[in-house]
Amino acid sequence: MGKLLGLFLFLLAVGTAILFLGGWWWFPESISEYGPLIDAQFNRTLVVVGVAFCAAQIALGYAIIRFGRKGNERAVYTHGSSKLELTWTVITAVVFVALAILGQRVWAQFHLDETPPNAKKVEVVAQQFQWNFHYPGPDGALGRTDRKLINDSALDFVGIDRSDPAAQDDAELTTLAIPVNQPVELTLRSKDVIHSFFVPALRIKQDAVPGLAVRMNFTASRIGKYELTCAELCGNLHHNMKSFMLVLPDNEYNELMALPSDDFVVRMGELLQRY
Ligand SMILES: [Cu+2]
Repeated sequence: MGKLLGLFLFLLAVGTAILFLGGWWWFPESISEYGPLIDAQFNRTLVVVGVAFCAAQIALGYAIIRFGRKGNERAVYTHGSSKLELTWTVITAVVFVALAILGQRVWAQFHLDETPPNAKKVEVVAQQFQWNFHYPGPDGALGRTDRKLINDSALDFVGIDRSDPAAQDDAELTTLAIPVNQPVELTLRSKDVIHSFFVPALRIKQDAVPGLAVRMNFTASRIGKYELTCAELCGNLHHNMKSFMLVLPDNEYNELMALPSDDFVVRMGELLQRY
């Protein structure tokens, strides 16, 4: 029995390593400037924990076979070895601190870099259980919003104040549309609980926290329709909180943004079908 269990642990370690190295189920293509850096950090971490996992399972299997009930040797009782304890604690600490330092650069770039002044701005308002996107319209300026003006029956989930001149041409919708190869700035808010804006293709996952306006910027480099979802368990219909991000060629994006808000909604529906 002990030998069988030991053998199973060997096979588990080797099988897991093969599945990861084969890369048959892997990430979607990456389309943002953070993608390659995040993926590199992920791979580094995976190698470190992969080596630790395989070493631990193989050592465990070895111990079971050698010291099991029918094994040739008896285990010896020991109080442990301070020298060994110290050695692997220091090695673990060094490896983890080094990983954290390597990941620091992309973290800082994403969170601390200034948004380029020409970035296209969109406000993102998360709620149970949908994403709302508030677009500035042809004037490029986001109008004032007021939570008292939120009117679900009129499909205004954001509360756009139409008396503000900048808000006259604003539009809101549950789909995100952005231009390709141009910087975009999103401001994330939440109306109720913590949600998390997650577009796997961008390698961006950012919490939307009630009471905070979280800014983030990125540039999408490939035209297409990408999944956008909530990555924070936010209630009983959390699984329904998904949408799409459309990355459009310049001409289509500019045409869309120039439309009055009713036509904007219709055109977005057409684009969603087409992509
Ligand atoms: Cu959510």
